[in-house]
Amino acid sequence: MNQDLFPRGGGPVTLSPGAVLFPGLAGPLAGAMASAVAGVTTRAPFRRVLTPGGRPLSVAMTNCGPFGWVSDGRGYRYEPVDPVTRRPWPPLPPALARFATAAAEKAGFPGFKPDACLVNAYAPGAKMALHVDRDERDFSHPIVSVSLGLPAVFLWGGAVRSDPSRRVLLEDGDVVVWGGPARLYHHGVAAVKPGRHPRWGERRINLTFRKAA
Ligand code: MD3
Ligand code: FE
Repeated sequence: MNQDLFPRGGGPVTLSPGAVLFPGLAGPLAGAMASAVAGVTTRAPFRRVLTPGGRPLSVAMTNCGPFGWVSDGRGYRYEPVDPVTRRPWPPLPPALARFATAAAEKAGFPGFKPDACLVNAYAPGAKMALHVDRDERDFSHPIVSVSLGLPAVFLWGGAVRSDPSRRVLLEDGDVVVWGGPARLYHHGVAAVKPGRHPRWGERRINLTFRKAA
């Protein structure tokens, strides 16, 4: 989908003001990303968190860095301690933090220093409903996302939930920086189709680097 609008390996594509896609930018870091995810999930395993209403999300999650995003019957928030292991989240690998800082700078957001990295795992069929990321303290900081493994159709809405969504294919190694007006736009992920990626197997992984506190 959108092969004409988003040629693979091309230069940056502005999806909307403040939202810049860098096709394949994380490709050279694939090995480092895989080691990082393996190290993090050894210490903080993927888990399916419950919405405040008590329903499990189809996406499995974990975190690294000083803060991690959690959800339970008390709501959505960032916490310094993993509620499953009752230990601090694993450290954010410095090479990954530097990569996120460099990507943000390329998109026009210098000085981005993430203190949280949410790691999402999508098995085939998993999806994420349209939502806005508003649990961070200061929305002037961008979010940097890295997609790995199976492709997914990303749904890119607008400032208002009823705004029409565009569909953007996100593939292994794609990086998107979401800042400025795009930071508070609605977005989601359509159900991941079955498939197998040579490095990641039957799943899609998405890392989002954030400034939570
Ligand atoms: C636009 N993750 O973790 S990444 C999320 O593929 C989330 O796992 C999706 O939405 C995923 O919150 C989408 C792209 C993304 C991430 C955060 C954003 C786009 C965003 C925050 C603000 C605006
Ligand atoms: Fe989000």
